Amino acid sequence: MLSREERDRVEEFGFLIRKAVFDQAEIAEMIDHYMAINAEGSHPGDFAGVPSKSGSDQPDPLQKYPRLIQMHHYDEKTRAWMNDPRLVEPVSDVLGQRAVLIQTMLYFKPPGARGQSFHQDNLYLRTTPIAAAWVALDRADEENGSMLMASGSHKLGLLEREEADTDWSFTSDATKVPAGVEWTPTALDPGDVLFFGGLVIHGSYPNRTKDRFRRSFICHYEGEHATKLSGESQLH
Ligand SMILES: O=C(O)CCC(=O)C(=O)O
Repeated sequence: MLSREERDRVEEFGFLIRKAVFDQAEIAEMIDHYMAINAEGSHPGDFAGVPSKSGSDQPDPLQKYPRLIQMHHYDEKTRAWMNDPRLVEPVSDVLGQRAVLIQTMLYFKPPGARGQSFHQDNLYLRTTPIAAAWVALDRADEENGSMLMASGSHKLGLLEREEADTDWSFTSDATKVPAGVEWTPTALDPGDVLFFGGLVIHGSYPNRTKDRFRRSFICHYEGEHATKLSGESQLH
């Protein structure tokens, strides 16, 4: 359950950080588990990103560490983690109704990897309400491309789409960000969780470090009484 103060924060800013939700042993297990899945080879939906617009002669680190998606379709441990009450209960409070999982993802974001353009999750997932639980597996800060949140942007409604700058984003779609938006950088430690609603504009810059991954386990949920938006849902 969210406290009164946490609910107020979600209402005002559209997101919330909870510290040390998972302990270090749990996080070490998640890291080992997903690194082993990566080492096994490819899985349905693995995504290494679109080509960059100016074309780079450097190998893209995401080729070796593509984003995993819908791991719960083939992985029992993911099913346990996505149903963990420490994620599902706060997300249900953010949604205002019981959370039903629609998407799991694992970002490895190795050193040198591109980030992800600024977007609202409802650009892709065409159902409302939705919310995410973003679990930090490594320290995530400005240097390795932590999440940037546009505070209060959930109040702007669903915004227009535009092309992303694929020189720094591994995805090609973006939300057209209105002038005057206020960006809040996040800095998370392993085990912290960032909760946010589907209309909050967010994204992350590239990992500029030489030696630090920025891994995150992410679950997206819809409300049990969610309604469809126009357009086809895409995993993203
Ligand atoms: O982790 C990132 O850099 C982006 C994640 C994201 O866009 C999301 O969880 O919806």
